[in-house]
Amino acid sequence: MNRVFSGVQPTGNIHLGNYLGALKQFVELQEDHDCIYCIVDLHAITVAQDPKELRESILDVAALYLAVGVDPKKSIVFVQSSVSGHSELGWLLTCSSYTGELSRMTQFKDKGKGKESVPTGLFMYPVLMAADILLYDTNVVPVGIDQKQHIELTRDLCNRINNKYGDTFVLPEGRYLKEGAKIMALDDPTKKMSKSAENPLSRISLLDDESKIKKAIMKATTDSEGVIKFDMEKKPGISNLMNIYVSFSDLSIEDIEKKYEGKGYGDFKKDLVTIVVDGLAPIKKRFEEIRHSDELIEILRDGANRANEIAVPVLERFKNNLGVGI
Ligand code: AQP
Repeated sequence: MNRVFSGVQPTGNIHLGNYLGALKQFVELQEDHDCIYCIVDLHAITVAQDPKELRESILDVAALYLAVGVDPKKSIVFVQSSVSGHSELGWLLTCSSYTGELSRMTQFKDKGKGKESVPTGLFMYPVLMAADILLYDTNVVPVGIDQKQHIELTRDLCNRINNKYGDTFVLPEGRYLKEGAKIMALDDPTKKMSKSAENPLSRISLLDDESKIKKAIMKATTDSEGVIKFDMEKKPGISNLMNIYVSFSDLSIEDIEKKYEGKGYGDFKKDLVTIVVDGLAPIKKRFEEIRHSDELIEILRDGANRANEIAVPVLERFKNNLGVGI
């Protein structure tokens, strides 16, 4: 079975972009892959965090993994900082990476823009992400398209190390969905939906209530043409909403275009509200059941032990090839 690894940061509320770009794939893949899903708390501290809020967010994301359908009997679910191999491999990979390639990472450039001083952790983040992936001999990494550049860096590091030190790591590949790969902000469809955007109506979080979902969708930016037709270039607003619609229903883009022929954006948006509210209802219910349970902590502890068992020999293999240790 192919090994799958991915993670989500415990920062802010998980939104539709995270769900449709990444989490939905997590659930699909666990049926016929050997999956490892992580809450990447070490990535969260690359920017300032309130310690109490961070701890709560870690458990929120863990509970959301289970609520969307990640099954701990099929997949390993754990918190990144519980497996020390991530930090250790992060350093070992740092020594094979170059400041030039890290400076070219667009996420680092975006997040550091206009700041006088940028945390070193933010600069090193892609190397830690490479460590997360390579630590488990991962074949497939389900992520949103915004992570493509980081996946390419991971592949470069993997090839560089294998060429220099002999076969050490498995070469991973990114996996991106067609419709969910990049969900755009509802208030500005030229930007990706993001946890850190100032306007809360720019995103829908998985735990939002009906009135917030309604407000965000009904206010979503479209165009003045009033025709429901998919064209990401010329009609990014309505096309983004159509992508969300497809992800929550059995209809294709073509089906939606036919269904709403001659109808306006108002009708379409009203239906989308219902589809999204109904789609998120079972997730919210399961989240409430599991979030404060002992079961959640047990799943994470067990997951960390299982992940560690896979990580230790991979790390040893690299250390041995590098010539460090005795
Ligand atoms: N808008 C998006 N569309 C599709 N996929 C997305 N992902 C993020 N935004 C979108 C994917 O979600 C997974 C987890 O992301 P993350 O928690 O590591 O953080 P992120 O990518 O930094 O998420 P945000 O919302 O964009 O946070 P901020 O605002 O802090 O930068 C990844 O697979 C990602 O591709």
